[in-house]
Amino acid sequence: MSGPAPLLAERLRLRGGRSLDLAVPAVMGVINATPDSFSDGGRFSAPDDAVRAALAQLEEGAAIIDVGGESTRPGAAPVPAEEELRRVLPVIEGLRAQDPEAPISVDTSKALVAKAALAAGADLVNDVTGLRDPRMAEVVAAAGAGLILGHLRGEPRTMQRNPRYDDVLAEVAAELAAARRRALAAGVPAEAIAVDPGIGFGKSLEHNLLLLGNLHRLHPLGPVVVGVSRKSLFGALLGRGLDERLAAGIGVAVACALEGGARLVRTHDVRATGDALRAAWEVHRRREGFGA
Ligand code: PMM
Repeated sequence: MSGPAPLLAERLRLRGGRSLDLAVPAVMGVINATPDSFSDGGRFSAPDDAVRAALAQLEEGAAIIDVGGESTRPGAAPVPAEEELRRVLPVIEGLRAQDPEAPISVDTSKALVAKAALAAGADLVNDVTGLRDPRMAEVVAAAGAGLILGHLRGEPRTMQRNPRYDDVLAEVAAELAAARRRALAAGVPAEAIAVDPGIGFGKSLEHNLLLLGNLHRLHPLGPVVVGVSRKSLFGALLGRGLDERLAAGIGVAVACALEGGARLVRTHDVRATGDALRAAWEVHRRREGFGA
């Protein structure tokens, strides 16, 4: 790419005129209210437990809590909207009742679920499918909510079976750009849109690593979000099991924030990831010429 580097977006607009401050890379805490999620499935199937865990993550420094009711792990079966709502709504309502200010995200690809979750108090929709549901963008626009557009190739059930790209960096950027144009056309303001390369969503180990090493390719599209926490790329790369991926997840999150300009890191391990990001940022921002 030629010309000056685009200015890194440092805020993300949420519902009700509020916004997330992303001047320092921030942490999105994960609450999966699912019996079968990839890494923390079953822990939070009781809504009270999930609300308690979310409040603890806010205490630990999470800037926003991402509540999900449909597992997107490779091979996962789709969940009907009614079941997804039964899982996420009590958590969003409970968290909103306990903390009127807490920024809340709903991790869903269904417009129906997004609409109910926004009405229950969510501020942002995290759509890992990048607007597959044709009504998603209008739901987000009508609520004045924030939107994370994720990239996914294929369907969760089959996406990891031999994913292929001619040029993964160009194709992911182009598909996210197309989703962003659809969001803008539906009335979602540019300031409310963030993008995520969708690590593990229809990508080989090499695709994932290339995307993580070239996040600058997504900067023109808005603040960049990444989720690598406990993911199977670390199993493939290091041979580590699910419980042994914390250090790798933190290391890559820090690299993505400092070298790749990622502004929001989605993680199950809020305190450890947030500490690492904040400490590394204090070193980074003292670099000669920083911000020039
Ligand atoms: N990964 C998962 C779920 N939601 N959302 C965003 N924006 N980015 C991600 O990488 C992402 C996501 C799957 O991981 P989990 O089942 O461990 O939560």
